[in-house]
Amino acid sequence: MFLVDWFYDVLSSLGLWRKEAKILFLGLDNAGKTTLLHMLKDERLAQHAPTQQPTSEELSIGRIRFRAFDLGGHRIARRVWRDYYAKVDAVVYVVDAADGERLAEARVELGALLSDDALAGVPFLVLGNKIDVPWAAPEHELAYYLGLTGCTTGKGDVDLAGTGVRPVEVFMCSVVRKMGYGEGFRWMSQYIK
Ligand code: G3D
Repeated sequence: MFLVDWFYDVLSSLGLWRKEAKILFLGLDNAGKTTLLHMLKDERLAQHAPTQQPTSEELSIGRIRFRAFDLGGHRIARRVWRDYYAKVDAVVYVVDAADGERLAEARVELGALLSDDALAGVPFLVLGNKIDVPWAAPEHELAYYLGLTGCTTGKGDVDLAGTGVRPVEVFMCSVVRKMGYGEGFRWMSQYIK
């Protein structure tokens, strides 16, 4: 019963029941993208092999397709995501908030995505993952290191229609503890038509 409840909770938290959507999970390797995909898929923490390069895993829930790719370091993988979806409805950019040494790299990749013409106007949900780790950066610090201070568009219901402003927001989460990402998906779903 619990698993069934949780599954419905995930779908409704996505707010995407009847929507058709293609969603990219992007971020550096080790950020937690695959764990998140498996969490959505299995309604529980699944064991999985470490991701290989270039990563490309796909999951469908209803009419929503999720696909994860690693960025950074692996130059071949860097632009592979382009080949998969002609049109992307949203990007979930996953960052390991506990890995301070790679935040600069995460910032570079995020900046490249935000200025990529192929993703112009596409909503970005930035997930600061691994907040269960004691030394994980808090939200304001993560936003600062990612260059997002003053660039986020607001949590909750913020109507940006007709403004030309791309929705961008940071939500902190722990995928393994099933915390935080539901709120992020709920926020994102309002921008997927
Ligand atoms: P990727 O797909 O972005 O490359 P993975 O990342 O999903 O393969 O996750 C990389 C590692 O981070 C995995 O550990 C995974 O268990 C861990 N991880 C994912 N989410 C969290 C989280 O919320 N908290 C913590 N503490 N760890 C997390 P292993 O050891 O399997 O490599």
